[in-house]
This record gives sequence, structure tokens and C-alpha cells, in this order.
Amino acid sequence: MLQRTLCLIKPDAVSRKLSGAILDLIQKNGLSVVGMKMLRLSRAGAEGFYAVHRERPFFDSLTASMSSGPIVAAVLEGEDAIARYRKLMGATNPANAEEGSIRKLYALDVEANSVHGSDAPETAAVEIAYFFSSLELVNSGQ
Ligand code: FUP
Repeated sequence: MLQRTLCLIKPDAVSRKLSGAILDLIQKNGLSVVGMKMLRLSRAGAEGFYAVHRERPFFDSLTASMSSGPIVAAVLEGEDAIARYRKLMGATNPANAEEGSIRKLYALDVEANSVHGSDAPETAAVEIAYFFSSLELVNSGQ
């Protein structure tokens, strides 16, 4: 099934100039970029994005970290893009991430874990709309 998913390259990776290397891995894995921008989230913007984690003990630290510097937001498209990109990202904690995955290669720890990826079609739709209007995405299949 052709899917779209949201990719965020987090401040820890952007600040270490890893955006190009991460996008290279994504594209070599067969996923296409159909929208992309660089921005810096405000604290409120990070809190809105991670609202599902509001009650978790790491929420304050996570949202401070996500708003600490620029991020790259990209929309990826491909067959089963959601699961394929999640596999390429690796486990949330880089200590458990598979060899060759983005987090194994680049993440610093469970919080500064370099990338975000949507986990289901419903969340992908909400997360893509959080960052992009339809006018900012490349049309496909037409
Ligand atoms: P993932 O989908 O792999 O990004 O993981 P989660 O949705 O479970 O967590 C979202 C973000 O919360 C992680 F990317 C980093 C942060 N987090 C922590 O800082 N500590 C934790 O113990 C778990 C998650």
C-alpha cells in the first residue's frame, strides 16, 4: 500500500550536521521525499506535537530538547512507508537499535534519538498536517 509518513530530524542530529546523511539513508532505502522544510519548534509547538506524552515523566525534558534548535521535517512516500521507515529508524532507545539503523548509527540516547517517524496511518495523517499544508506536498499518482 502506498503510504506517507512524517519524518523529523531532531535538533541533536541537525546540530551535528547529520541531516544530509540521514536523508541519504532514507532515499537509498527506496523512500521518496514529497515535502521538506527546516524550522524551529517553539516550546508550545513541541508540546502540541507530543501531546500524547503529556503525562509521561520525560515530557518536559523531551519538549525542551525538541525546541532547542532547528529540525528538518519531511514527508516520506513509498510502499508501506510507515513500517519501512520505522524499521530504518531503529528502536527508540539506541542501546536496543538494530545495526545499520539511523538511531544505532547516530542517536545519542533515548531522548536525543535523532529522528521521529509516525507509527500508524492515523497518526501519520495528523502529524503531516501539523507541519505541512497540502499545497506544500508534491502530488503523486497524477
Ligand atoms: P518512537 O515512536 O520510537 O519515537 O518512541 P515513543 O513514541 O515511545 O517516544 C517518543 C519520544 O519520547 C522518543 F523519541 C524520545 C522520548 N522518550 C524519552 O525521552 N524517554 C523515554 O523513556 C521514552 C521516550
